[in-house]
Amino acid sequence: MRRTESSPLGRLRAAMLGITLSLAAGTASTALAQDNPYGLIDPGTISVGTMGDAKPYVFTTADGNFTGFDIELFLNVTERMGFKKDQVIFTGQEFSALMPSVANERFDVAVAAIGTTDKRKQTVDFSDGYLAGYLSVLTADAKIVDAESLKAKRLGVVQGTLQEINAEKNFAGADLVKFPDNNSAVSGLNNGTVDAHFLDYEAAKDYTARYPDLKITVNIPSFDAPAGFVIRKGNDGLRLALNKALHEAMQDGTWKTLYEKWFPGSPMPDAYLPKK
Ligand code: SNW
Repeated sequence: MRRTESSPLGRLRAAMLGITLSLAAGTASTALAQDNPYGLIDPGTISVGTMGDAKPYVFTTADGNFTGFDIELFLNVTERMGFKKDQVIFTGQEFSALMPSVANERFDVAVAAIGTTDKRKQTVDFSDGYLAGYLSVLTADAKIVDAESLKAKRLGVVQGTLQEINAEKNFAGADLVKFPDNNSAVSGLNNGTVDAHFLDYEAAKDYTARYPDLKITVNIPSFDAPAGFVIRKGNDGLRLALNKALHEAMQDGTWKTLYEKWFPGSPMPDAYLPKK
């Protein structure tokens, strides 16, 4: 699905762009680059694919808005690029659809604690990293403490995540059960369909607060795959602008403030703190 122009300004822009293109086909690419330096689907807005149940990274509030560390960081970054809050449109999707949707130009960006890997870089580009942490096993079974004790246990993963790949590698004896999203996996955990769920550390921690029987019993470092903003391959205009604004947000302490707000009690990594 491609977004249609809905705002009068958007329609005007689209119409003007059409005129520019038809009048000067020879210089069309120059005109396009000037009107739309970030290569956006609709030059007036940034459309962002995200997900509703990876709290506190990205999630929906009771009134249907998206928020969380990654969302607030992204809004701060895009504000520095001149976009107001209402020019950034978030849409929730299953994790496995996010990167394909950016590649297919349904979204300009995907934001959801998405770890940077060479494999993913074959289909999409990433901004510089903004977060690095652990992949965690969440369970009510105190006996599940390592790869050995996960053997023959049913381990939930969300389809398309690094956890899916990592579990196949590190927890080879476990029976992987693939879920479309975290909430359905945690329901499975609470009703006994699976013995454990494997997800990002901060999201796992959030579920332990909501369901006190659940505990985090294994943590696998994922510092070699820091989360970045996902953009269409070759969209360097957008990538470089995001990187510039992202580094400003790190340098002036915004990143640190958001980290303390959304991940209270978690150790503060120094990679993204202001540099002297
Ligand atoms: O690789 C880590 C990174 O180090 C940080 O801890 C944030 O999460 C990760 O990017 C891994 N995230 C998973 C992934 O990229 C799942 C993302 C999600 O559930 N939204 O596949």
